[in-house]
Parts: sequence; structure tokens; C-alpha cells
Amino acid sequence: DLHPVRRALISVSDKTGLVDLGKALEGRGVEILSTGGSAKALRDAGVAVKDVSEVTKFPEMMDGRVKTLHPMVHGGLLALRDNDDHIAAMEEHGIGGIDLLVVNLYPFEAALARGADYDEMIENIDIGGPAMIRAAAKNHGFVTTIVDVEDYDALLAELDANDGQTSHAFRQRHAQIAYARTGAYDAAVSGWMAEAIGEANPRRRVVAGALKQTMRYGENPHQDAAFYVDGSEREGVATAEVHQGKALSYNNINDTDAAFELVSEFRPEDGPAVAIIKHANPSGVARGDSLLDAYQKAFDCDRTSAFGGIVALNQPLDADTAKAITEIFTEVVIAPGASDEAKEIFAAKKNLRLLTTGGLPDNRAGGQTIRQVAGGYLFQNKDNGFIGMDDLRVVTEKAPTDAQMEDLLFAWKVAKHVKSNAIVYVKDKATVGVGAGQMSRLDSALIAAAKAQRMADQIGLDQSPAIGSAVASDAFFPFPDGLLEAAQAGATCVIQPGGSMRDDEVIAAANEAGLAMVFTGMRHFRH
Ligand code: 93A
Repeated sequence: DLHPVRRALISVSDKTGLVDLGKALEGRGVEILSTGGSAKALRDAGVAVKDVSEVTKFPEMMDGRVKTLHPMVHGGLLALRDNDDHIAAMEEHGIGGIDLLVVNLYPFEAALARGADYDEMIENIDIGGPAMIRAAAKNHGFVTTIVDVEDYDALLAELDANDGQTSHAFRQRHAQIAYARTGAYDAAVSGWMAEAIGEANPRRRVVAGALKQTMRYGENPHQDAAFYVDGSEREGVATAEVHQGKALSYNNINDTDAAFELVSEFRPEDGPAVAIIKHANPSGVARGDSLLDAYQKAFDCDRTSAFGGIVALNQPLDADTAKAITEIFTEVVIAPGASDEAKEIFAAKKNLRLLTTGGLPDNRAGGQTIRQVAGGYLFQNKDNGFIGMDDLRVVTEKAPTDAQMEDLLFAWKVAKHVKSNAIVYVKDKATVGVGAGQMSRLDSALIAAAKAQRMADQIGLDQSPAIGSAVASDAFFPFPDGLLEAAQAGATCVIQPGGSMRDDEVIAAANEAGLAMVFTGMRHFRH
């Protein structure tokens, strides 16, 4: 799969490193073709080059708009070197193969950044460069494509390691980089034009992915919105089959995603689990002896908030659970599957949407998340961190019992999916109080405790279910106050990352309050 580099075409706007590259290629016996400015820079430095215009027998024309757009160039880039017809065509027309393409594009993004006017932006749209890059990258079976000054050294190292040849793996990797570049380039062009003409329709804006659905509106009725799928085929709201009900709204999609991602922390083989979501946070999550049992426990955690919620199940929906769900207004139910009987029960509820996914997504799989900020994007690896029993460190005099340990790990999994600051009280594998999205951890602890008290009132318990509970905190307690509030509410064991400057104080407070506490060493912020 090695292919020799005998003939290169160099056409670069950014001339950084050009002369060194030219000399290095010349030194390795590579014939160099080049366009106007690039050829001049090389020639001035004493590197032998042939002008592309000499090969095409056409001068560069129309202010350079037409210089490499010619069969002598594109035939040389695209010809399959192991195809008799292609070889015959090359011979017939005197087309020489091009083994290496080095291009960087007209600096469109730089022109955009300096606020160039419309005509200047238009002139900075490179046509010949992307055409050559796409051609060479398509033919990566034979041709090497380099689009970034940063990759010159890697190219020379590759040539040296392979006696003047490049490997298929190298050409393929750089073909992928090449398409990333032309994709981003055209996205920049389209994004600039969208701004220039005031294009408001999101389906006409560039987003990496395929348009799946346009919504009647976005997060609010005055916002337009669209839903794109990224092709990853991850089980969830993007790929689910919708069995009934009106189209999902922007907020439905967001909440359904949060619900299914949360419930997928509980693998089907560990038994039934249910999560009920409101505004992307769980109102209740529970495991149970049956799906119905899990649903009722999740519902009981916060009956008030569950109204109009989104329900996610880690196992196929059965008739009993379907019946219980229809007893209150529910927006969406998402599950790996649904029995025919369950579907029939839902059919009577015209506004209830049922989505089946065929399975649970892999909760430990990697991936990326993207968030927009004004003027940019935040890009990160997905939080697929996992904490098991062996990762925990007991830091208090008391160690948790096995039953407490089970509740602690359950609470930890839920807390990962609660907006920070997250405090989650759990008893018998069900949440009994969730404090979400507060600016202080203490407030989240107080809210979670207040919700536990309300749960007692709602379902007629004689005391707060937080008494004797396990509590999880998504990040460390910076001070003992949040922890003491949890103890005050009745928690008897704690799971948290640890790592605060005041861990000693927090551990001392836990010991004094008679708590058992474990550190995970991992944080699950979610903002
Ligand atoms: O105006 S173009 O779209 N027409 C072309 O045929 C063409 N071929 C290469 N721009 C074209 N290029 C671009 O010229 C390259 O992508 C590169 O950015 C630039 C190099 O020009 P020079 O070597 O004259 O400095």
C-alpha cells in the first residue's frame, strides 16, 4: 500500500514553511508544479519548479480565478493508477500523475475576522483549491493531500520512513483531514452569507449533521428551530421510532434525551429502572422489583413535578406500567420497546408520545458534546466517567453497610445527570429528594431536604424519607455546611468526589455527625 511521491503540486496562500518544504521535496527527487505566487517564492529561493500554466497550456486568468481548474491538473489528481482505462486516458492526453498535493486555501476566515467588505469576501472564496483538495483526497489510494502547514514535518518524516513513499494509512488520515478542512471552509462561507443576508431559518444554516425535523418553534414560541442527527446511531431520541402523538417539540427532545441518557445508567440486567424528567432534571428515579414498582417509586419522589413529565424506562414498556403512566398527564415515554398491549393502552391518549429505541445506549461509550457560546463553540469529550465499588475510598470512621453502598452508588449515578449543584437523597434504590441547579451546594441540600419532607406529606409517611438516606453530591463540599445540612435532614451516608482544600474539616464534621462517607475521586459537573 506504499505509493511513491514523484510529482507534487504546491499551491499555497500561506507561504509559511514553503521554501523549506520545496527544498526538502526537491532534495528527495520530487518534481514540483506550482501556481503563480507559490512558484515565484520557490523559484526566488532557488527551488526548481514548473508553472501549472505550462502544464495546462493556459495562462492563469481572470485575476487568478482560473488557474488550476483544468483536466491536466484534475486528471493527474484523479486518475486511478491501477486502472487500464485511466492509464490509457492519461497517455492519450499527455496527463502526468500528481502524487502529492499541498494546498492551503485563500484566507477566507482571516478576511472574515478582520471585517473585510462584501466584495473582498467574495474574492477570498477559493474555488480551485477546494476542488483540488477534494479530488486528491478522493484518490487517496494513490495521492497524498496536505492542507495544513503544521503537517509538512509529518509528511517529510513519512517520506523518509518509507523511502520516498507514503503509506495508505497516512494518505487516508490526511484525506480525512482534507475533507474536514473543505467542510469547515464552506461552512464559514455559508455562515458569513447567512449573516450577510439575515438568514434566520435554522434549517438553512450549516450544522454538521442531517436535518431530521423542523419544529414549529424552539425553546420559546418566537424562536425557530430544527433537529439534526449526527449519524452516530446512538439509541435515543434521535434514532427512536415514534409510535403515536404529535411531533416532538424542541423542549421535548431535550428532555427526552436527558431522561433516556439517565436511565441508561441502569443496565437492563440490573433490573427495572425508571426516570421521570422535568426541564432536563429528574423529578424522580427508581429501581424496582418490576417496571411498575420502579415507576411508582419514581413518581412518588415528587408527584407535583412529575405532572407533564417525560418518562424513560430501561426495559420494554409493559401493560401494567403503561396503565399507571396514563393516570397522570405525561408528555413522552421512551423505552427500549413496548408490548402490543401497552401500545393499545397508550393509543387512547392522543397527546402522549411513545418512542421505542430498540435498546439502551452504551453508558460508557465515548463521544463529544458541543455547546455554543457567543462567538464560538465549546467542544469536549462526553462525561462517560464510571465509578464502581472498587473505586470508592472510605474516609470516615464508619464504613457504609452493603445496603448503604448500593444506595450510594445509585445516588451517584443519578447525581451525574442532575444540573449542578446537585444533591440527591436516596433510600431503597429510589430518589427521595433531588436538589438541582442551585448556585450554592447548601441551597441544593436544603431544597432536596424540603422536597423529601413534601414527599412525606404527599404520600402520607410519618417522617421525612431523607431520614436514614444516602446522599450524593456531584462535586466536593467546599465547606462542612452542605454536608451538615444533609446530616440534619437525616442522611446517614455520603458519596462525593473529595478533593476540597477543607476535606479534613468536612471529614471531621462527618465523623462527628456519625456519617459514613466515601470519596469517588471523580466529579460530575453538569451545567
Ligand atoms: O481563484 S481560485 O479559486 N482558482 C483556481 O483555479 C485556483 N487554484 C489554486 N484559486 C485557486 N487556487 C488557490 O490559489 C490555492 O488554493 C491557494 O490558496 C492559492 C495559491 O495561489 P498562489 O500560488 O498564486 O499564491
